[in-house]
Amino acid sequence: MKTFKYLLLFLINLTLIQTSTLKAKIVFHGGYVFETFKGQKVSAAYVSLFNQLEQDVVIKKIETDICDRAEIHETFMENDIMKMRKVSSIKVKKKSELYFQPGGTHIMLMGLNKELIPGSSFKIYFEFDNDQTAEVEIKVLDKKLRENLLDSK
Ligand SMILES: [Cu+2]
Repeated sequence: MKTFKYLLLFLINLTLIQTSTLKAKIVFHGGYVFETFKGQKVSAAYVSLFNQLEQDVVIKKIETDICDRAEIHETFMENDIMKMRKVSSIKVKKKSELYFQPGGTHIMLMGLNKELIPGSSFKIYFEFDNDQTAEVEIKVLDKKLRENLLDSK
């Protein structure tokens, strides 16, 4: 009986492993945002996106409960000043990555409806043109970490 139980467990695990490797997908890693001060209405979120699919995908929509509007922004230099602008859609080529990061492409959170407290987290919903969706966890980090990041540059 005991052997049978183990065999069953083994089979279940095997099935789980097989379906997860067979099903290539869009994977997110390390989503974060820095804490906000009281009354702050705008912030930016960062995350790494891995498109494991054999097809290019376009991010069609981004939504979150913590603000009125989430937009994809890219940064560019103009007369030595760093500026940013909204990108209406963004393509992630097959088998490639997209890094939302400080100083680069980022997720702009506009009209924050609450203070972002370190240690808490929230979700951002992504929708792609292949109708795949993803719910991505964004962790709120202590702003001291940002200072450390900037110092090291
Ligand atoms: Cu921005």
